[in-house]
Amino acid sequence: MGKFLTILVILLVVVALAQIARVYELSSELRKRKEEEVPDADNRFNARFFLVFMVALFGSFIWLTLAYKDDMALFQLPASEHGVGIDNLYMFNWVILIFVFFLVQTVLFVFASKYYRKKGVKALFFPHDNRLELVWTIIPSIVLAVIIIYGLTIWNRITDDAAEDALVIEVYSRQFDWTVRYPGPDGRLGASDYRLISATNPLGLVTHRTIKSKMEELENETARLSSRIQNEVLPDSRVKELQERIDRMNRHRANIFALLEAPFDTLHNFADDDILVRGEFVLPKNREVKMLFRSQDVIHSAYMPHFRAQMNTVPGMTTTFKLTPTVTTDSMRLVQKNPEFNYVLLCNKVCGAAHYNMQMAIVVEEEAAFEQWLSEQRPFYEGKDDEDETIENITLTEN
Ligand SMILES: [Cu+2]
Repeated sequence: MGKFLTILVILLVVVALAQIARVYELSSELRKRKEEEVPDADNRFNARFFLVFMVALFGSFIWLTLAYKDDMALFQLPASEHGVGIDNLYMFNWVILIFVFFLVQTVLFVFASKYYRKKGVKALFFPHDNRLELVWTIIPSIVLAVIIIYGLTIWNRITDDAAEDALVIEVYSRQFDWTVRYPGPDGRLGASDYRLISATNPLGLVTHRTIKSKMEELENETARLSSRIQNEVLPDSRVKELQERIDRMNRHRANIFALLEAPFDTLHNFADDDILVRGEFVLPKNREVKMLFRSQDVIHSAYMPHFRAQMNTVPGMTTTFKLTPTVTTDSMRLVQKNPEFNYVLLCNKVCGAAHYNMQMAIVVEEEAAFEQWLSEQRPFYEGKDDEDETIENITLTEN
């Protein structure tokens, strides 16, 4: 209600000003003055008003900056090692921007106020000056070059190769959730292949079990379609369509079968012990984490504002980002004076209807607590062990 009244008052003030201007116009018409003949007194008034406006503008800028200081990410503690560099770069840009803002606006309003039209004074015709041209070309070029070189240095440091002992995890996106994958006891992430994606294997992990179950899924589906062709009375065009689908699935199956030909220990043996987590994931403090990003469907963007990190996740390719968390969740809760505080991973690309809901909590713990948490997670393969499921039992049946 208060907001509505404020807006109403502002609106009424604008209407009142417009009416006053109209009355002024009409009265000068009555005084038989030409519209373009502005008396000196009016110009002087406008000139002074420029200065008043400048002071009001600067005043409100400073007031807003101070009033909302605590809400700005800029003034919040970064929770990663490289975050400090990003914040410094950001601050450096702001200092330049604010300096230029005050400089340019001061010159604009002071000149407008000083050089208002006076009777008998003619403006100086000043079409060109080489020195001025040089000054306003060279100075911005130097400043921009400094900003770009500074920014690239920071960026290269972030995207550099990760350390040997870095924790490598995968952050997998799809409409509309995140899955984070940790290597199991073997210390390696297993291979993945989009052709193996299914309801039970959303990440397309490659193990002989997932290959077998995908082949079975395709076999069942082709059998179902074949029986439809045989048992139903369908128009020729529909039969052709179903036959094409069957052919496509057979090709799909042959491609998956080819995956089995890779040496068993190089491809299939690492994914079964991988750990998949949803809803919340844990990172160790002071250890470098290399994140590999993949997407199942469209472009998403993994945004972790407290760590000053963001990377697009792109279907068909792997993108990476490395970061070292430096503040545990518990410490950050104390700093923020908010016991409910949690770090978040958000999607920062408008990727569909439930985009707003695509988020995951991040918990930063000391190394020991992290290891403890990881050891309590269930591996991808758990409970699905079956002695009979050996590689020899998988055959490619001809259709
Ligand atoms: Cu998304």
